Amino acid sequence: MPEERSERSWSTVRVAYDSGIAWVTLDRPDKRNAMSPQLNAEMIEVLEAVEADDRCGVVVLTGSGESFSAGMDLKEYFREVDKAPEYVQLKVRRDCSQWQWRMLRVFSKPTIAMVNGWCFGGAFVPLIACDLAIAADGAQFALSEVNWGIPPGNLVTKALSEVVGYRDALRYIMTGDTFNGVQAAEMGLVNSSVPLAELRAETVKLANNLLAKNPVVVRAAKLGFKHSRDMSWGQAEDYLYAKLEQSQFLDPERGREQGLKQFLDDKTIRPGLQAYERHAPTAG
Ligand code: ACO
Ligand code: V55
Repeated sequence: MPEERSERSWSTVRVAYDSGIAWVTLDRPDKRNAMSPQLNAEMIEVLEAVEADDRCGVVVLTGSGESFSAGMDLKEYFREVDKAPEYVQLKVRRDCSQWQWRMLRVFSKPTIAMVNGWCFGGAFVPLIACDLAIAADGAQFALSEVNWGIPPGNLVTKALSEVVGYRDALRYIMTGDTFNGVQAAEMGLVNSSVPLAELRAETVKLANNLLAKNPVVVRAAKLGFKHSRDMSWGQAEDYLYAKLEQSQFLDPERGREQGLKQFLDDKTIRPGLQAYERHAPTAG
């Protein structure tokens, strides 16, 4: 059972640490985990807390009950904020972006979205901002904005265009039709889908794979991928070499030297087929 010793607690999100995984659960099941201004503000604190906590090596983002998230809260995020002063409206939008993509897309630890059920509209932003995603076969997704009278806002369509192709993106943006976890995997919106009964075990398996890796190298690899998407080839070449050398400079366990030695000298590994055996950092 997850160890529930997190000092802080929040009313719209649950956090539990278990064997290196921080389980972050959007927790408004009565509202299908719709994202309210309060949830957005709390998620900023939650991401700061798990980032700083050494019990967390990987974050799993999921939802309580039968929903991942029903998107933005139409009552609390739209209707009620319409009547608020401008500075409140600006803060509400800033908090939303802050956790959904500014923090999550370049989070310092690996992130996995575990899509257990409904995933609508605004929920696509944190879904795609996570590094990896696994869905239940039967989870239902939709860009439902058009169904209630708005085009997708914030970075919903921008995020979608990073993971799925032009035709699928426009088809679902323009129709608001639902699709399931199997289709989401075929489209590349999630890495894979599995029956709901296997979702948690499959997610833990993926998390454990990541937890076994050198965290400094994994961080450099994911950030290199994300940032270089917006660069020219020339800029990306220089930046990615800088990232590579930064990783060697920062890596306390000197993974590169261990890997080279184990392959070239000891002949104990074949890196094409397996990772180097990690040893504790050596002094100096
Ligand atoms: N915003 C506000 N409240 C919501 C939302 C939402 N996005 N989604 C669900 N709720 C609330 C309902 O109003 C209802 O509240 P109540 O019990 O106080 O009346 C409660 O959650 C349960 O909702 P039901 O519709 O009864 O639940 P059901 O399981 O039948 O259906 C479903 C679930 C399909 C998710 C449905 O609630 C729904 O269509 N929600 C809206 C999905 C959506 O289009 N979201 C907006 C995307 S666009 C954007 O994010 C900008
Ligand atoms: C939407 C989503 C938003 C937002 C405004 O797609 C509209 C609808 C994810 O945040 O701020």
